[in-house]
Amino acid sequence: QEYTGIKMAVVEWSPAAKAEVEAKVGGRKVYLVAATLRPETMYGQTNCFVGPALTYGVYAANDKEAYVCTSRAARNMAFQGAFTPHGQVNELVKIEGAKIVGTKISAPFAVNPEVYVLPMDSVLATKGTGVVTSVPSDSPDDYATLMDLRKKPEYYKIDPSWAAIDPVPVISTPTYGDMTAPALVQKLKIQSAKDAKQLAEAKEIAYKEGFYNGTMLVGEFKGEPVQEAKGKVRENMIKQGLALAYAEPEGLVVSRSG
Ligand code: ZZB
Repeated sequence: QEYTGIKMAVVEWSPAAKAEVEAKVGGRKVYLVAATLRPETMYGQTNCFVGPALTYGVYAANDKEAYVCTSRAARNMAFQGAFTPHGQVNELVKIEGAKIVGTKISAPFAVNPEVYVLPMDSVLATKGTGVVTSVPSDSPDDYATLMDLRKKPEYYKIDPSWAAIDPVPVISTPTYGDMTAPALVQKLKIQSAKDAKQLAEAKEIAYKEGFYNGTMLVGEFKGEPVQEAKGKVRENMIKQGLALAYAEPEGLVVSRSG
């Protein structure tokens, strides 16, 4: 599985993370690295998700940068040219996801350039980097989770302002319009992020519809089919140092439905 690792620079740590991280990173610039299969949707990022119960690390990429991800992802990155020295994993800090929630980060290419880290219970430690950037216009899981968080901010221990950015139209599809994910959530009568079965179905439809029939509504490739824009957005992000290629080793890939 070939992901794009989106580098989301920390702008302001949550108080809990600040106390644990800042003194230990040796002045390095810290990024949350979110694994995505849909770089063309990055214009519509509204927040980022971590698993509140998962353990993350802050890993030195080199003398100047450090990445927040799972230890499993750091081991993979170390052998994919992301870390210097090659193959070496240098964990600067270990931190639980719940403490990262509330951190303000930059969202590369997004219409809203600064967003917050929010909790998502369905983030898997066994896939990607354990950091998921949220595009509620085109990801049914992200939309359902964002709505849950807005309904019960105290329950999820978040400040409502962290979940205040509305979905941004990024891709138009003939069947679902400019907001594919909200349209599917409504059509399949999905009530919350706990409706896992319907959400898996919605995700499958959203992927296919966006890829085969989607047209870009924003950005450098506005008006172009998603199939053409996808690779170009990815390439530009990587060229500008805002993203990195991240592959999941063969045989350890968790399937889309599983
Ligand atoms: C932004 C985005 C925008 C995504 C979209 C999807 C969509 P898959 O297909 O199951 O392999 N993701 C990445 N890592 C994790 C994780 N550890 N736990 C849970 N979800 C994760 O999953 C790849 C997608 O699942 C990734 O692409 C990421 O969300 C999320 F408009 O990034 B995506 C219809 C989907 N649309």
